[in-house]
Order: sequence, then structure tokens, then C-alpha cells
Amino acid sequence: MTKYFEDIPNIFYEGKESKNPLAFKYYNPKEKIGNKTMEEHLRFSMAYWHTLTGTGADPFGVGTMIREWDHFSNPMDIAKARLEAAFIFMKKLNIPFFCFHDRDIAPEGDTLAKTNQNIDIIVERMKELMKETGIQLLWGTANAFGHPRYVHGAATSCNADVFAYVAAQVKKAMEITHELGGKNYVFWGGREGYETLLNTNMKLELDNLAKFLHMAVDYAKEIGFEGQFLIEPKPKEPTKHQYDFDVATVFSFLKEYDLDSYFKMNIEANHATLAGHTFQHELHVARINGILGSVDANQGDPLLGWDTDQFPTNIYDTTLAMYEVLKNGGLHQGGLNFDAKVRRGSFEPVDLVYAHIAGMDAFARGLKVAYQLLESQVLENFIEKRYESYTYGIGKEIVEGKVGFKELEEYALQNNKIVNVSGRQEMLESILNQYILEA
Ligand code: XLS
Ligand code: NI
Ligand code: NI
Repeated sequence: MTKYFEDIPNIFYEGKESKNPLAFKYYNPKEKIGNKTMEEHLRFSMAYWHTLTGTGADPFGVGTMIREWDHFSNPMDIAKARLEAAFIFMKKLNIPFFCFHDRDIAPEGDTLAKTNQNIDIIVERMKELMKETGIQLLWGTANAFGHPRYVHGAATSCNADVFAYVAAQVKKAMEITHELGGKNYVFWGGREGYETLLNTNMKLELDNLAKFLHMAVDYAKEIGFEGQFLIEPKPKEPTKHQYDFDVATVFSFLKEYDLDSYFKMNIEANHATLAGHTFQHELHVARINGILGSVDANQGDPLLGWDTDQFPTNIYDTTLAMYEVLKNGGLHQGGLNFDAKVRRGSFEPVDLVYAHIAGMDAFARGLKVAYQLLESQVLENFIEKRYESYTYGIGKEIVEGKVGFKELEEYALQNNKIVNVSGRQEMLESILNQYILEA
């Protein structure tokens, strides 16, 4: 392997006393938390797009990132260099998985056939690197939003030719994900949404989106792809109203179109907060419905209303996220993918390393706290007690479906003393803080 990240040493766990910024303080991959190691619980993944292809450009200025692998004139040479850099980077940080969009790994050619050839060349080398390093593909996806052809959406475009094109693109992206042994395949509705209802046939667009997903399910069966299909909800950006608004919206869409048995959710922290939810809320809604599949681990900025995709450093959030993950029995085929980018001012390659260390340590710490919290059963016991009235008498009859309005009226007419007890929110918040600080 060639020269990238030459000044960066391999990153190891040194423990919380370490002052070495190029070391993990909490992420100790082989440390057991319960019956699994940290590595098995957390299943960290690098996002190819932010880490390898992100330039730091924003609406007000050009890219700022210093990336040695971009110093070629031919797009295929850049793609090949990026691939080498990606594996050197993951190896140095001991990141076991990665995720990509088709267009992150290989440039578009003049025709679809040429584009697919470019992909095949990269995939061949990617397979070798995966074999050499043992690094695995957490998920693949298709970028069906960047090119101008997707100006009106992809599977929800008003233009049937675009629908056909995206079908071909996703078919190819599924094939390479399958070929690379990908654990999951993600659908994030890039431009599947609308700007104004003055020009939009929402019903047809939603029906078409469902048809498209059914075609994907059928094709996966045809090629024997056994990875998990995931949908990644997001409420807005790039369109004003994205169809995959949040977990609850997507779940009802899947049910409406008989797709619910084929899809789980890929939940992104920053998308949750854009939808006006907490990260924990989205994870919880998915968990109780049996559709928590994978996580895009990042964080937004509460003062900014867009998808800032920052590296996750908030221990409070990582703790509550890992609490949901543990209650889910783990991430199974999913993982924690750092769909996160360094700030525009953090333009040196080493900043990518600091950023991943920060995210991995924040989740390792969150895992530890969440595990202890769960072991203590302090929240479970409190919640169980809080709902005790449903375990006997009239409450039990409600739960068992034995009473209706008439019986309940009879009961209420005789029961003149309703007694509520405190929800004890502040006491529980104080207990949570104690675990975060002492665990
Ligand atoms: C964008 C999404 C995207 C998906 C993959 O906001 O997070 O990066 O994760 O297409
Ligand atoms: Ni994402
Ligand atoms: Ni995002």
C-alpha cells in the first residue's frame, strides 16, 4: 500500500489517563461489556463520502480539505487513489466496516455502461483490499440525488425515463453490494420529496416509490442478496418535504404498501433532530416496532436547522442511543456508521483521525454507561412501578381487552378518588447523570 496518512501512527487504546490525542481513551475493542466485546457491540463504520470525497465546500466557498489522494487529473486515478487511502485510514484506526454510495467509489462515465465499467474496476481492487485487511462492507447505496437528471427526484420523479435510469443504477449498486458481501443495503430518499404541491402528484409519486421498492425486493431475491434492506428517514433537505420524514412516517408507508416485512430503519441522529425528535425517540420507535436496523452516528447543532453531520461527541446522547441499542439486543447486521464530516476549518488529514477517535470514544463511553444503567434496572423498575395499575383490577381488564366504554363508565361512576403519583423526572435525570459521571 502507498503513502497516505504516513505521519499518522496506528491508533491504540491507552485508557482514560492518557493525554495522547492520537489514542483511544475509552474504545478498547477487545474489552468485554457483558457477553460481547466493545468491537462486537459497536460495529463502527467509516462513511466513504465524507471521509474520502468530502471537499469542505459550502454555499459560500470552495473546498478547503487537503487530500493527497485527490492530486490527479483523471477521475479514475483519483478514485483508485481514494480507495487505497480509505483502507490505510480504516486500518490505522481499526475501523472494521465501511459504507459507500456507488458514485463515491467511481466516477460517472459518458454512458451508463461506461459508468458501470468504472465501478467494476474499483470493485475488483476493493475486493482484494477487503480480503487483505478483513474490513467489511456494512452497507452500499446509490447516489440518486447528485446528478442533474435527478432534479425532480429519482423513483418519485415526474419523468418515467428517470425512474428507469434509477432502477438500472440501483440494480447495479445492489449487485456490487452483494458481490462485496455487504451486510445491508440502504435507501435514503435523496430527492424523494417535493418543493411545492402546486406541481406535484403526491399520490402517484408515493405509489411509484412503493413500486420501486417492490422491484428492489424482487431483484434481491433473484440474485440471492440476503443483506438487510434499510430505509433512512429524513424530514427535509434537499427537498422541502422529504417523503421519508421520520421512522413513524416510513413505517406507515411500508405497511400501506405491504413492504414492512422487508425493511428496517437506518436511523441518523441529525435527521432525528431535524424532524423535531430526539435521537433516542427515533431509535425507540424503531425498536418497539422491531425495525431498528442500523445507525448513522453523527450529531447536529441545536442552533442550526440543517444536517450539519458533525462527529458525535455528546455523551448524554450516545448513552441514551446505546441504551436503546442494548435493549434491542444489539445492532445485529447493522452498525454505527460515522455519517459525519469534519468542519470546513479542520482541513488537515489528521483531523479525520481526531474526529473518528472522538466519535468512537464517545460511543464506547456511552456503551459502558448504558450497560451499567441497564444492569441496575433502575429505569426498568421505575417504569414497571409507574404502570402498575395495569397489572390488577380494572387496569388488567383494559390490557386484556375485557372491558369497553360501558364497563369503564360503571367503574368510573363508583370510583370517586383518582390518585396520581409524581413522574419523578428530575430524580431520574439526576440518577442518569450519576451513571454518566461515575460509570
Ligand atoms: C444524507 C444522508 C446520506 C445517507 C446515504 O443526509 O444521511 O448520507 O446516509 O445516502
Ligand atoms: Ni445518513
Ligand atoms: Ni444525513
